[in-house]
Amino acid sequence: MSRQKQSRKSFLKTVGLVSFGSVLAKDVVYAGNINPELAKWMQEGEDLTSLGKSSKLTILNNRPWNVETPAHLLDDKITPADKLFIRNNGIPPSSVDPSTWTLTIDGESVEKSVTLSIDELKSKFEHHTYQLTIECGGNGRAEFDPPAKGNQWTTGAVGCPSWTGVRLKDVLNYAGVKKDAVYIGYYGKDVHLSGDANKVVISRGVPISKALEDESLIAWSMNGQDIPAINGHPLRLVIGGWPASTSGKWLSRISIRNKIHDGPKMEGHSYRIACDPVEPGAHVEEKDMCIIESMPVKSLITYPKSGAMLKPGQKLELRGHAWAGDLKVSEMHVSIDFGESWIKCNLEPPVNRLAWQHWSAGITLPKKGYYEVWARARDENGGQQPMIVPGWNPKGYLNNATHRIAVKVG
Ligand SMILES: Nc1nc2c(c(=O)[nH]1)N[C@H]1C(S)=C(S)[C@@H](COP(=O)(O)O)O[C@H]1N2
Ligand SMILES: [Mo]
Repeated sequence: MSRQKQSRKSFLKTVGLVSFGSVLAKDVVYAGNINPELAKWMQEGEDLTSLGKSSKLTILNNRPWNVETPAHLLDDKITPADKLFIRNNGIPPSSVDPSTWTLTIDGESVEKSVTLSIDELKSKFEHHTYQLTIECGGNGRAEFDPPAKGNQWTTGAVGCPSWTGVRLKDVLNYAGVKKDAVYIGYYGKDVHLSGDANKVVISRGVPISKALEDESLIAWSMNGQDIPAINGHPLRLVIGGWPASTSGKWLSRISIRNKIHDGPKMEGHSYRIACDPVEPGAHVEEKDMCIIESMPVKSLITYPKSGAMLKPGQKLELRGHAWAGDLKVSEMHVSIDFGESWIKCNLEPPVNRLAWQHWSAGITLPKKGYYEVWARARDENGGQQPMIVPGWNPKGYLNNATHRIAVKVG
């Protein structure tokens, strides 16, 4: 108990939380409808372990929590709860009671608004389990030059757990989807960083066609357990293959909209790229920004860890995952000579649509010395990962450049 307190304290010190906390506390005095839990949140020290995460994950930010997973810790075929990244825009709800939690379906294009308890969701609709890849639209942002503001994700804002819940389409159809439906927008129960209960943290969505796909889930379970509190317990949307910002956490309401949803972080520069390519550093008008939909083809080397040492003659066993938004990955190659030549890898089919795929290769490095291993995936439409950072854009989204690791023989 006291050791736990001690480690929390020193953690607070290292990340300079104490002073940041006091700044926030001042803001709270002016905020209107303050969530009574906000003050508590500011005073309490949380660490990765108390959030149920591995202490080996990388903290980018802690108020709110933004945490990524080093590539070699994503080696599992099904991402375990303690290795799934965290991307929070606000403060998670502090007291969640699944027995009183409700989900409302409303909006201009709903036949009849309905509110369902989690028990009703579980009893009225068929349950489905899918492994679905979620990747933050800003994964890879750290490599853009000039730098883009926001969390400096490297490669680890991605994961592919197994999710159980009901199909979003079954619930939408139960309420009734009018012919003029265009989009859905989600609302969650997290609290705005200002503490103002009237402010919405983030409310995004997807076109109705994506919402009605079989794999779009309203999930209560991840890997057979409750979804971790920090990842959206007791209910979240899971929209595989699209920016994970569409997978609303702490889900309490879904609006069926007769226009493109216009909640916070749908508009402006958020989760959008320039419709036409722009030069690095360009200013782009809001009207020239387009919403990101399916994510681009990408892959990770999850074994070995970068920096591995091999004995001369020892085979280099490589493995990882590849994914391609709404598409399938059709081929996987690695290079040990900076892209001069490529070696074809074994590639498994996905366990279901929108799940990442596993690849492996066993290669022999020609002689002793230093090597880089580059990994490149190709999707079923022939789209391929670029070897350098592609398409600079104002907010630093969609960097799907090849992942590289270093290996030494000798
Ligand atoms: N209610 C709510 N849902 C949210 C967010 C949030 O801040 N609040 N962040 C979104 C973003 S930007 C991402 S990348 C994913 C991250 O999911 P995870 O934290 O479970 O990895 O959740 C999305 N859903
Ligand atoms: Mo995100």
